[in-house]
Amino acid sequence: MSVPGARVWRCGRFSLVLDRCLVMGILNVTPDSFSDGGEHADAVAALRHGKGLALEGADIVDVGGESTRPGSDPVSVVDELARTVPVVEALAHGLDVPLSVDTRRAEVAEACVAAGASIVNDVSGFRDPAMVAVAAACDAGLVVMHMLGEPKTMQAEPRYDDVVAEVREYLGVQARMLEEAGVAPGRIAVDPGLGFGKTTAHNLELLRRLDEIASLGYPVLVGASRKRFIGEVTGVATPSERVHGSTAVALWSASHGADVVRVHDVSATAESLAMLGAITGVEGVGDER
Ligand code: HH2
Repeated sequence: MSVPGARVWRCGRFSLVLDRCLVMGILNVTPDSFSDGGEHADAVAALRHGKGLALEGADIVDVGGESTRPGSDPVSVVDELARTVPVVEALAHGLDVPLSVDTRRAEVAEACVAAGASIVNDVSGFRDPAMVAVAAACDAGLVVMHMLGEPKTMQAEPRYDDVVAEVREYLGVQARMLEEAGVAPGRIAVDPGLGFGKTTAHNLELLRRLDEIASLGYPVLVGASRKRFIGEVTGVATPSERVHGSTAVALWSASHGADVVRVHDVSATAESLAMLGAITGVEGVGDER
């Protein structure tokens, strides 16, 4: 359904209409991701899972070949390419939802866009000039995320005077830098980077004041799924069991300015968002009870 005048996020051949909160399903093709490491590491399993995410209601499938969990070591470019490109290529042929590649590496972004990815999701917020060059040379959608430092060290006592103001300022600067490099503003989305150099209190503050991030004017993506702060609040120690807390954050985010939520549990999120849409009058529903 599209609404006249609705905002649109331009992502390669896709124009994603932001008249409701979209669901980005996570497909980690890594041996070591914090909640699903190793589950989809071979190409056949990854392909099956990617198709399953789309069937469950994912509007976007995000393929990642490097875990960026706190304390993780970077993988080699060769390994990241080998993990991601065949999966993106196969999914691009088999699926009609936009594919995103979750990478900090210019070589990987470029190869995955050539293989059919329509979005480059960079957790380091396009700090690397080589990533900016790739972004400027293609027409993919871009996710600019805030991360304090590097995954290896980012959770070592992160400090801010005002986490929301500082994250907002950083995202605005990086988005403008991309525009100056030639990227059309309609391709850019921003993400506060929950858990990336943030304590539980920082994450909660960013969610509480998400409207301030949204006031930048770019589409907002929120990735909270199964993260440690949800475990801390709910007392659920096992990441894959944090679905209720994750869904609650997705609903809050969608009600406070998020245009996309990045999640592992797609059907739970999509169903919850459909209810939210029905209540707030965004989604059309029949009168069957
Ligand atoms: N979080 C993770 C990875 N990529 N991208 C965006 N835009 N926003 C996020 O919050 C985000 C992200 C970390 O989660 P996950 O992929 O599940 O874990 P891992 O990094 O261990 O693979």
